[in-house]
Amino acid sequence: MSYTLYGQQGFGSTCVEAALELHGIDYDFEEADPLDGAAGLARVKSVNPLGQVPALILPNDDVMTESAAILIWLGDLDGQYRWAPRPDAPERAEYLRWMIFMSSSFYSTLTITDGPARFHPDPATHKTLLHQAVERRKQMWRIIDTAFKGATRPYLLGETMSLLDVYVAMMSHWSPCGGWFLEHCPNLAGAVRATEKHPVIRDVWRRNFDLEVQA
Ligand SMILES: N[C@@H](CCC(=O)N[C@@H](CS)C(=O)NCC(=O)O)C(=O)O
Repeated sequence: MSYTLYGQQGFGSTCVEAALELHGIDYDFEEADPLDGAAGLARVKSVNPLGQVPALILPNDDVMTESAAILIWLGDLDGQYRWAPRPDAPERAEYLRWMIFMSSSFYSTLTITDGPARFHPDPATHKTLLHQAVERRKQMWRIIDTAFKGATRPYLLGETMSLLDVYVAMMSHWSPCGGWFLEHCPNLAGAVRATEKHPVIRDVWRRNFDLEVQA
């Protein structure tokens, strides 16, 4: 009995891969690219009718989708809360707030980027749609960066790395990407750097982003 993660290099499965590795959970990885033609999409739809990754098959064969839900679920799973604030911790509200913010307000704009025709059938509109999706992501980064202004802790929630750090660090590699992120999100950048130095994250990032982070 094991977990099976459906995903693709550099996609949203990256954070789930990291969470599984951090918890020392065995899993199989099924490469499935929803953007790789009809066959790729059909493969993803066999587990997620929405046609998106990540999708995680649990040992009891239940399917979990939605990256934030999967991370929160995994963070709570072993009752040790090594990578998530405990339910009664003061940081728990902040953890849940920003996990869901990144999922619902930031990640959701990738649905436009990955398929603008879903939002307007006329290809002439797509350039504008794609541009606006990036602008919206920039706006979301500014909001979360401002919220963490003045925080002096190494990680977003304090002394301990959490799956929120992993989630934010993964998304910092997506459009508008690293250069823009480092310049405009000074209050998040330190936590991202600290997170990416963790040996488990370094391995996962090397596989997913071809990124060699110095220890
Ligand atoms: N709300 C979903 C979004 C997942 C998502 O958009 N995944 C992208 C890959 S990073 C995808 O599958 N895109 C294909 C598509 O939207 O058709 C989640 O948080 O897991």
